[in-house]
Amino acid sequence: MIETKPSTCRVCSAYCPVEVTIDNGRVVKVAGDRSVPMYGGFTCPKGRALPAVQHHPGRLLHSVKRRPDGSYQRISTTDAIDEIVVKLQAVLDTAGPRAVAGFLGSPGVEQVATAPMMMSLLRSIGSPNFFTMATLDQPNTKIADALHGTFGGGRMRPETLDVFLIAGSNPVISKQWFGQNPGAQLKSLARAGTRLIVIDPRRSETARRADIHLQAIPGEDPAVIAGLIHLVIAMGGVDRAFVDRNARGLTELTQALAPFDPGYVARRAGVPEADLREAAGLLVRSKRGSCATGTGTSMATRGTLATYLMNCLQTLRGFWAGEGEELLYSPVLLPPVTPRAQPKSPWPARGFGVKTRIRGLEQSVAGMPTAALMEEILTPGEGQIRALFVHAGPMRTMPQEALTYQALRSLELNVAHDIEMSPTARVADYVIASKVAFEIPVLSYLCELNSMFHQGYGYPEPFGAYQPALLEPPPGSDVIDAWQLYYRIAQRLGLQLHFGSMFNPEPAPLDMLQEPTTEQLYAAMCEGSAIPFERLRDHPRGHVFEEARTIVGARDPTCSDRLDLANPDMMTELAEVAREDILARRGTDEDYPLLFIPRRMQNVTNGVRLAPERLKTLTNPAFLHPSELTGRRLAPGDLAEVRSRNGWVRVVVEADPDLRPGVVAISHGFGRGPDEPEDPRHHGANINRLTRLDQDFDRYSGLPRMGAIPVQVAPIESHADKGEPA
Ligand SMILES: Nc1nc2c(c(=O)[nH]1)N[C@H]1C(S)=C(S)[C@@H](COP(=O)(O)OP(=O)(O)OC[C@H]3O[C@@H](n4cnc5c(=O)[nH]c(N)nc54)[C@H](O)[C@@H]3O)O[C@H]1N2
Ligand SMILES: Nc1nc2c(c(=O)[nH]1)N[C@H]1C(S)=C(S)[C@@H](COP(=O)(O)OP(=O)(O)OC[C@H]3O[C@@H](n4cnc5c(=O)[nH]c(N)nc54)[C@H](O)[C@@H]3O)O[C@H]1N2
Ligand code: SF4
Ligand SMILES: [Mo]
Repeated sequence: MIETKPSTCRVCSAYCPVEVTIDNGRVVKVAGDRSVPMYGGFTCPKGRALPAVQHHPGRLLHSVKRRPDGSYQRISTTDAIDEIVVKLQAVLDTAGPRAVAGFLGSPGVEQVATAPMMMSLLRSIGSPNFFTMATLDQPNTKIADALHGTFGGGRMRPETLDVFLIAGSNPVISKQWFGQNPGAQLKSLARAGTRLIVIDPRRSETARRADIHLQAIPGEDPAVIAGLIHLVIAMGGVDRAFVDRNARGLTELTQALAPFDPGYVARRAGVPEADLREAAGLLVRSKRGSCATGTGTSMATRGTLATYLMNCLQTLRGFWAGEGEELLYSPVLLPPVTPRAQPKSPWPARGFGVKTRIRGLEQSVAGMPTAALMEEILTPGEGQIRALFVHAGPMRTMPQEALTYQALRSLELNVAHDIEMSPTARVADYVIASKVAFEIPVLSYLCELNSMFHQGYGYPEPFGAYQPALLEPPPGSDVIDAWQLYYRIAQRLGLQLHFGSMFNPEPAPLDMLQEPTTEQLYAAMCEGSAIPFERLRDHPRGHVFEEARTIVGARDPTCSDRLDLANPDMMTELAEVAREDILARRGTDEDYPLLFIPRRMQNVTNGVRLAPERLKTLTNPAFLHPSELTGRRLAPGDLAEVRSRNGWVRVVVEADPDLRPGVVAISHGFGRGPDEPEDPRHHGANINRLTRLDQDFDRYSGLPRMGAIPVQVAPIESHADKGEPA
């Protein structure tokens, strides 16, 4: 029997509504659902390839356990959990709760009940060690908000903007900003007169649509943004009325920006001075705007400073939503809010939470510093982590692969759940086979929640969707919803879990005798939501809930809060930027003449590797400007070695005329484990062999230098035309 049902693709946070055609229990087609106006039927190739992912022959259908010789044997999921519990209890008995940790990576977007259940288990054990990828992503956005303060009205709605300024982000591909069909959104904004300014060393898919593209040298975002603010102030572009009423520190900021005159910034960042002036002029002429950063900026060091300066720029121009405007991200499945057009003063970015033993790193507003996790595992003594639960890909995605490998191998208990035997699964003691794609019910909750971590996510319209699972796991398989692992561990340990809305400090106890359904958990997560969970059932294709639209209210006359334009730490760092020896900081020299930067590719989400043949994503090429290839006797498709001062990888090179010369762009999330033979053409390469956890790390989040890294690129003569494993 062939039937078509509505669901949602969750391969990335865009959560595109889809129609799934199922023929006798097999997904045969996934297409965009045109009935949801926000998306206009948009999907990307990853969504359309979901049938191949759902039924991939390489999928892990049974849990496995590591043998002493390193091979894996099948084990029933129930037996695996029994054994895990015994080992976990032993760690708890000998080393206490702090020896247990959980790590959650980005596939949490597919399994939205997993994070809260993992947190619930850790809480009931008494461990504070909940780590996520968020602190190795863009923790700078949360931290910059804490240092600057936020404005209650939030960002102005995109359809009302005169200008959108974005640094280090490529929404057309990443769907971070304009997540619902970004190409179409950018087109309609351009038609309506919104001007786009992009700061990116690559003429990216987004930069191509820009009115002004500042193709700056990687790592120079703080200087470029400081230069723009300098010009805005000099042009008389400060919104005096807004700043006098809502901010402090303009004088100190103006002084700190003095060195960043346009001539200096243009020379330093390698951009034409005229373009800087034009961009600043456009910002000054615009009444409504939004200024944002992405991963390019975050990873190139000083991401916190860059994003803090972007916040300052917004405030100086008064680019915040005022009284009577509609809130950009009105809650639907989150609790309702009553925003006011008034500032909220800064709050502590750190200093209130758990301290790690590593390099002074501690919990911040962005969460526990995941950059400290591997060293916390490897450093003996009180507080050493001995048991780890892993959801997703640290082996491919954590900086400094070798240290990650060493740490994960050294654990007394390492439990991963996975959908395939990924490099991370291959270092685990137990791998619990998980459900995938349409076997898991959908809840749009995550998109809303993400907007609290990064303003580039969230629904601009009050949209909500719940869809049940569409199919059972394959007959004979033994897979679970990832959250069930944590629930069942708690059950066997005799622990009482509490589970509910993350805004509820005292969530209700869970029934520990009768296992809940995923749907019941979703309902609990939505407790107190603006639109009751039950109402989503009336709308199988999702729905824009008009009644949830939230309007920004009037300022409270007693409000005396102020946004801070001159946070002392940020002003000190800005002075350092002005003073530093630029080349020494950048680190390029004759041996390492190029700067390696991150980028994302359309057909792959981070390290998710099922169905790469179908998506033609076997490898992550190193992109270079054609002139850089010819200068090195390299042709597109050749194999080459990329070497940083920290390590090396073998890659396939490709030409990218849109890239600034002097730059190498490679996506993360590829390659095999250190013990497996690797063919760059078929597995790609793990670029986290080029990074180091302790290099130029952010003092708040611990995020190290993951971009703007000096490298050399050279041919691998003997392999150049063979395509054989290196
Ligand atoms: N197709 C696809 N979509 C994804 C993902 C994916 O892997 N694939 N990953 C998801 C995830 S986890 C995230 S966090 C988001 C990230 O979303 P984005 O931050 O938009 O990520 P990218 O698309 O990599 O865009 C980063 C841009 O920064 C530029 N860049 C690199 N270095 C610098 C620099 O020093 N300065 C400046 N100004 N620019 C620089 C790069 O050239 C690139 O165009 O995307 C999400 N969406
Ligand atoms: N050098 C460098 N490193 C980076 C980045 C960078 O730009 N440069 N970006 C960073 C960022 S922003 C992020 S968010 C991270 C992303 O990295 P992570 O958050 O670690 O997530 P992924 O690598 O996407 O996880 C994919 C892996 O999880 C496994 N997996 C386990 N369970 C599931 C499941 O239920 N579903 C699916 N689909 N897969 C599952 C898959 O088999 C695959 O191996 O990488 C970070 N690392
Ligand atoms: S953009 Fe692609 S991968 Fe992301 S949700 Fe939409 S269809 Fe899925
Ligand atoms: Mo990310």
